[in-house]
Amino acid sequence: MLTIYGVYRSRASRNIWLAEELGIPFKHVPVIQHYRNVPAGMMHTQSPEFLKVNPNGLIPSIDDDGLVLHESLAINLYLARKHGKPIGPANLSEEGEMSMWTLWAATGVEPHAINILYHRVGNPTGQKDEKVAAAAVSALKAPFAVLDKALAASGWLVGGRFTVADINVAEIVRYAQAAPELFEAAPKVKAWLAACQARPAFRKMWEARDREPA
Ligand SMILES: N[C@@H](CCC(=O)N[C@@H](CS)C(=O)NCC(=O)O)C(=O)O
Repeated sequence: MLTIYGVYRSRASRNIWLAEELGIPFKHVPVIQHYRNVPAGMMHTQSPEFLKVNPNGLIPSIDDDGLVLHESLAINLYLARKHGKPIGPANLSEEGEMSMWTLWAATGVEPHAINILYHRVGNPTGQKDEKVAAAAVSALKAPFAVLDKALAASGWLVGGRFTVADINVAEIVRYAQAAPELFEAAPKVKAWLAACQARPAFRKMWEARDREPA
């Protein structure tokens, strides 16, 4: 049995979306970030009980029949590889491409996209710095152009079909959605993200996320 640790309002969303796409049953343990409003009795990222699962004190983690993994994107690559095509790789070449896109997004997109999210949406009033957001938008113009070109052939990143690569990259690109100027300049990225987020598995995850207290 697969257990996913982490509230929906965290990078656990990536793993929950993937599990829904794969149609695999899972147990959800809602561990919350320790710096948020932690409801009485709820496990958080610094709870001794959770630190036994992930000594890094970060969500998400999974326990898949005794195999404990951390790092949301590595978890998705593992689960996709385990369950195979169509969401996972059909062969070693596809596996290489899925890892490539995942690491591309994690290293080249996520740090900037997070700044857009925090400085245009997430941070409390007074702690939003539009200069930081604008610098992030500027840094993402080139990666968005690369992504736009890659999507031109089939509308998906690997194998001409929706895969774990799309989930991993879409979940990172989502953080930049408060910068519509990036998407206007990259229409294929805009259409691809809309298609990813229209999938029933994403909607199911997102609706559950919306029901969680902010
Ligand atoms: N690279 C990690 C990042 C994990 C991470 O930063 N998780 C955040 C929530 S999305 C967290 O647990 N924050 C709690 C804290 O910083 O104490 C991953 O992708 O899983």
